[in-house]
Amino acid sequence: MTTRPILIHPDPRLKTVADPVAEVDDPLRKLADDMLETMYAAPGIGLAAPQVGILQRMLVMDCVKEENAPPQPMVLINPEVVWSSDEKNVYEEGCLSIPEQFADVERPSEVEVTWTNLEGAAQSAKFDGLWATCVQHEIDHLNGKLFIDYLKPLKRQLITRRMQKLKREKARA
Ligand code: K1U
Ligand code: ZN
Repeated sequence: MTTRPILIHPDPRLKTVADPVAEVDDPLRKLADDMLETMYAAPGIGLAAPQVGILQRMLVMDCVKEENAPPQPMVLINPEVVWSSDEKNVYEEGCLSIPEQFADVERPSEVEVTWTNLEGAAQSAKFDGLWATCVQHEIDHLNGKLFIDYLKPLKRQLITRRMQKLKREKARA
């Protein structure tokens, strides 16, 4: 397994709608392994393929928070939200492509999602709590949407300027 560099906002690849995965093959399984390795190393609770520059509809996540609980890595290919609760939940979100910036985002508190797994089989599950927040955040990435797109324009611009500065500093280092 290999860690891959994570793109930092602003980057046009983070604003692009990703393509559906046409075939579940060994290169895709290797990408999923690398994405899990990259997510755990960051550390993060989710990662979408566009964040590592691959414009395909695949995401990984593991929202287990308890220190001694076993990890629960999930790989979702071509995920789709097929049902959302009317009830909403606010969570202070972060993003590995927007480091050290956090803001409250309101989303449906429960969602039902369908996807294909790494064996090519159709799957479906209901998510709640942090899992629901995370899977919606990651599916947004597949649609070229970032959590800052839910914020007021001034706050979004402020964060974008901070990220431009961070990228300039990283390029000089
Ligand atoms: O998609 C990403 O950029 C990953 C992101 C996922 C996410 C976080 C919060 C709400 C919704 C989605 C992250 O993982 S940011 C890092 C983070 O939340 C975290 C890191 C270490 C321990 C616990 C959480
Ligand atoms: Zn993110």
